[in-house]
Amino acid sequence: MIIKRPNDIKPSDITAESIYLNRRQFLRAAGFTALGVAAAVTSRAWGAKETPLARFPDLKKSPFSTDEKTNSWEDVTTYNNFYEFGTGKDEPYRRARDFQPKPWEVEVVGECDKPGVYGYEDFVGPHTPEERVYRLRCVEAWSMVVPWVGIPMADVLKRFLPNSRAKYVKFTTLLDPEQMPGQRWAVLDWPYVEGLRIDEAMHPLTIFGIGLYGRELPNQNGAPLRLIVPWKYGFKSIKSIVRIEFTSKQPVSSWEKALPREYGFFANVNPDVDHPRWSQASERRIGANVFAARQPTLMFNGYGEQVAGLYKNLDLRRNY
Ligand SMILES: Nc1nc2c(c(=O)[nH]1)N[C@H]1C(S)=C(S)[C@@H](COP(=O)(O)O)O[C@H]1N2
Ligand SMILES: [Mo]
Repeated sequence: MIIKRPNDIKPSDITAESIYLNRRQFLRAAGFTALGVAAAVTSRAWGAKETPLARFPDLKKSPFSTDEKTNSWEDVTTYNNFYEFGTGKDEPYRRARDFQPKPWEVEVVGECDKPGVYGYEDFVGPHTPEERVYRLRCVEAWSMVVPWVGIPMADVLKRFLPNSRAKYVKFTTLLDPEQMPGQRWAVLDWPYVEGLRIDEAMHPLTIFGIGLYGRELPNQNGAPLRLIVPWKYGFKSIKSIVRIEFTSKQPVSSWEKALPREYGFFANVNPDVDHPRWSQASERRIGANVFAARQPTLMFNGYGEQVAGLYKNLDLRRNY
């Protein structure tokens, strides 16, 4: 993908805000029209007529964070997979601009003692957002490092008092072809569905993502609420969640349903188990110099120390 940018700015070197300001100044100085601005904006936040995404005050960086160099705001918000807005990497940021993530409700159902419909504020409000800088490894063999804002999923799910039959958690994305033009095509069986085993959902690395770079989530990244489970391929990290079900049965996720030989329920990052059509042994870090070598993919995306114990009785080749 080609990104229009002033030649003198290296996005990998600077923060979100300075990109924004530099671009605005550049565009103004260059006398760009509204049309020119529209072509260059990177998200709902930075649109000429729109207000910036709210900032989270007093964020603390979680010790679970990696100190690897983060990808730029531009990388994280213009190179996306969100098929509800199209299958091209640049379609989510171009086509999700008018999506309305507020007001938002999340329906909690199934094997728990406190089911109900929770408004976004009730859902997220009791928790303290923290910054979690995580690696994100897509099954397509590219990766990024993203400074997410999130809340530990375990803390949220415990409030709904899951019972002993709650062995899995199933998550569902909004179904709204009016707002999500990609849903007018049967690329996947909409709405997008994902699932975790309850111990995976309750693991301290698993979070609900509610922002990135210290701000609310841009639409293209799954506003207002998504899953982030950093040791699994990116497709597990379902966006724009409206429904959570505690269940005794292993859910069938959307990609598993579409191509069961290629995408399994577990989808743990694993350099030793190739995708049927390509190797998973290495990955391309988005934003890296074009001459940079691919880097080796790490078992469980480098989170093995924390999560390998979850799978000690599981054949990871059969359960891909
Ligand atoms: N609802 C929904 N969630 C989704 C997807 C999608 O198409 N629809 N794509 C997944 C894939 S394949 C990846 S790699 C990540 C990408 O997240 P990002 O765009 O924030 O980097 O979102 C995941 N969550
Ligand atoms: Mo992905």
